[in-house]
Amino acid sequence: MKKRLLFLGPPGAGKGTQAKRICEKYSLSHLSTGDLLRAEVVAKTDLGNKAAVLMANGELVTDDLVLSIVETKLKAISSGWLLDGFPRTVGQAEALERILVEIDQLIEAVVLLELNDDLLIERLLLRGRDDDNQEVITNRLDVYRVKTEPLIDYFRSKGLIHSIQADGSVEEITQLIESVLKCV
Ligand code: B4P
Repeated sequence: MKKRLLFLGPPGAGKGTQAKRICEKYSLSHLSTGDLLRAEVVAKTDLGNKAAVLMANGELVTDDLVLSIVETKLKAISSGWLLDGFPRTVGQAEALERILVEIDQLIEAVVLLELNDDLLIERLLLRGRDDDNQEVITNRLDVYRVKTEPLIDYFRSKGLIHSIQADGSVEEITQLIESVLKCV
């Protein structure tokens, strides 16, 4: 079983849902930049206040802010980990690679969760978080296509991408992910 993992995919594809299940089952450290940023927003830190505006509009938080909270966490985590929703830009991916080389812990597999826009929108509207309304979701999908989708080729060129069609039940998707991670 691969134990240094990254989950990639559009907003609402189920990265967070699946990451929690896989991390619990296989005792991996779960690093979700969405959760870390929301915690900063709730705590009303300087970083959280800057992030709040961007998140509420469906924009990505800037690379420097994201990296400032991620770098320390990454350097503190041990053998098995799952990065959920990070990196989201090529700049973040390059910074991540530098950090991982430094700590000698390279990524073993990138799981790409794919889902069509109609289902993504349906799931996000049902989830109903503050940033889950029609206008903001549309912007998040546009931002994903422009800024995050290029990462698919970036990781594919490194032979790390494993695509999963994420339109089954939560349990079915977990099983698909497990079969990919055990076979690669
Ligand atoms: P995230 O917190 O990463 O969340 P997400 O991409 O919107 O959703 P995810 O794919 O995790 O879907 P989930 O499991 O919840 O990002 C939020 C914001 O934070 C971003 O827009 C950005 O502003 C900021 N941010 C985060 N990381 C950043 C970074 N690195 N750089 C810059 N900015 C960053 O699933 C969605 C819903 O579907 C849930 O309700 C779930 O219950 C449901 N669901 C899941 N699987 C299902 C299934 N199989 N069937 C039916 N429903 C399912």
